[in-house]
Amino acid sequence: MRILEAKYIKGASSVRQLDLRDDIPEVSFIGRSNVGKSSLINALATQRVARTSSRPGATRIINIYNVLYESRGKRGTMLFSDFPGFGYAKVSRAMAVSWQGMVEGYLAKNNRIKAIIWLLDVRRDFDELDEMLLEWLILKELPFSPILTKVDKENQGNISRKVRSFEQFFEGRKAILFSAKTGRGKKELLAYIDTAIY
Ligand SMILES: Nc1nc2c(ncn2[C@@H]2O[C@H](COP(=O)(O)OP(=O)(O)O)[C@@H](O)[C@H]2O)c(=O)[nH]1
Ligand SMILES: [Mg+2]
Repeated sequence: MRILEAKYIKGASSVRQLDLRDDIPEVSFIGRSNVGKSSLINALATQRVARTSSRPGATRIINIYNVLYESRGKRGTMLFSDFPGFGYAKVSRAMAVSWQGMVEGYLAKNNRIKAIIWLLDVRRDFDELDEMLLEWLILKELPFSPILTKVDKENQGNISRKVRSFEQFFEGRKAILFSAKTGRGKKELLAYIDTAIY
């Protein structure tokens, strides 16, 4: 799969606001603020379409991109949705709850979603919030794939240790190692998306 073009469509806070066709496959990107979601989308798109920020939790809406791709000799369209930091925002408790409701509502009520790319910083440990998200994704039977990001910031020994410690949580799913800086894992991730939306 090759991405030919990606264009920002709009920001939404609920799936109903979107008013998009149901037969376009959609891939969602979730994870903590600052984990590298926007950078990963830009790396896949090989152009800068998603705004990256150094202000964690700055985005409170789901940003939707229209993506033109080529695969198996054919062109097609899919959507990317770039999520606000999942329940990890430095905001009040009430706001965090409504935020989580928005994200969960969007994912659970959206028939287009073919893959949920869950980004985790390779330098962090799996914590209680990650466990909550994991349980919810499994409960809702959502198709997610874990990605360990920013692998350029860690040595191979530590990366391997992290992969082993995360394995137990992901029920046989293999985490893709990714770096928006070096491009590591890009091919593998595109191949995963290609299969997921096919
Ligand atoms: N070294 C390195 N930095 C990254 C990588 N991905 C993202 N970053 C940096 O991490 C910060 C947050 O990235 P961003 O894509 O805005 O994260 P988001 O909040 O999840 O969308 C930015 O300063 C990025 O330049 C990566 O793979 N390697
Ligand atoms: Mg972002």
